[in-house]
Amino acid sequence: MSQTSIARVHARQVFDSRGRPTVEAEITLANGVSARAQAPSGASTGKAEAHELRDGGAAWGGKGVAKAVANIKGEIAALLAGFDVVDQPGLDSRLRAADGTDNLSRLGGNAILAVSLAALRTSTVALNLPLHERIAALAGTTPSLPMPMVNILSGGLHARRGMDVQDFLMIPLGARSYSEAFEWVWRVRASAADLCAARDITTLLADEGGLAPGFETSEQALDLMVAAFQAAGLQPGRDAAIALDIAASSLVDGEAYNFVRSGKRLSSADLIDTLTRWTSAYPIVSIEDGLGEDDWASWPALTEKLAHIQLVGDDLFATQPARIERGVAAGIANAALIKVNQNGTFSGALEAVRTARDGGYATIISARSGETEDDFLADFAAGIDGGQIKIGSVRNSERLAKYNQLLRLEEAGLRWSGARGLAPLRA
Ligand code: 2PG
Ligand code: MG
Repeated sequence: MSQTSIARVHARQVFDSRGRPTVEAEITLANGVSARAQAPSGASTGKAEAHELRDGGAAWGGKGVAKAVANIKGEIAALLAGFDVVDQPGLDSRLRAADGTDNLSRLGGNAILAVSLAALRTSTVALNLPLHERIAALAGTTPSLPMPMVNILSGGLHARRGMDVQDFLMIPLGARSYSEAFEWVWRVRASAADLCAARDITTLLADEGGLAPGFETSEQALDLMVAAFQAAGLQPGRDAAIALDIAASSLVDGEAYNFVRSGKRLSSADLIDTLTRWTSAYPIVSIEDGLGEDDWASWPALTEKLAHIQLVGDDLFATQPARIERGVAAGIANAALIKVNQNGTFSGALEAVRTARDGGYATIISARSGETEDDFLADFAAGIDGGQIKIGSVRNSERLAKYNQLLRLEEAGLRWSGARGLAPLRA
């Protein structure tokens, strides 16, 4: 038994930012070193994501994770007993093989991810390395500080469908450092709240800490974004730009995309026209899931129309290397959202990043709408030179834990990505 072999794998049910049960795993090594990690959880989930194992039944509204916890304490603990925690790829493939399903539905993607990330943390402590450096060593990358893509206004499944489009986000394109980017975002978030308050619109928070003004039309929200940039003293399109997450998969209703709030049922072609119109009228530089996860036939037309901006696949690619590869081969989208729990293991998420990069696609490292105080994502985005990070608004500690860790990494001297991480790749 080496010093870094696994002596104990433990787990417990803890609670995420929506108050829902989630999995925390804790690994202890032969030398006594121990660390833990928590699994996040989405609301607008893609069909191709790793499976979240939940208990069903009456307790915790059916969302309990006792089964996933038992799988860790039983089968996974036995599987990993004595395993050298430093071999992260070996550990991740052992977990995947033991599960035996494509979507990790037997042991649970939430169980497997929590263990994978707890192993990574534990190895990092054992090796006495900062987490972002350990990740960079595993990925073969030079760390950098990612450009934030920050939720300002929320709709869709994160705000009880108060607006049709899920996220109206800000990218502080022109910022010269991470801390300047953060300050600009902070100012815009405050301005947006002031503008809402002045119009007597609620400033209560949505799931990711954004505002939920409940506008009937998306144009009203886009207008407010531009007004908030201006009120914050920033020039729209130069200093600050808009990113959208349409989350179109959650709008699918039969053959149409149903924009319930604005009273419109749109065909794929109508939706492409709408997004094209918005992009010419507003400073939009990025659109995520502009079409649904099964609408592969229409994605080429969207990509052709809007090739000059970043087109991101979230539900479309689901952090699955095979789906990203298919996208690259078909020439659709030009960026992949990377969510570790969509994949299920750290090494799998890393492979998704590599696949995107090999295909010339940009990456955006993303949190989930259900997050925890675990700040892993900041070190992940920085360590793999991810280029961009999407972790919600600058409210609530499950979001700020990550933003704050990026401030520490800036202090440690990491270089700033700026806008170079955005697709189509900027000079
Ligand atoms: C998304 C994410 C994060 P969820 O759609 O990109 O904003 O939401 O975690 O609910 O899938
Ligand atoms: Mg999304």
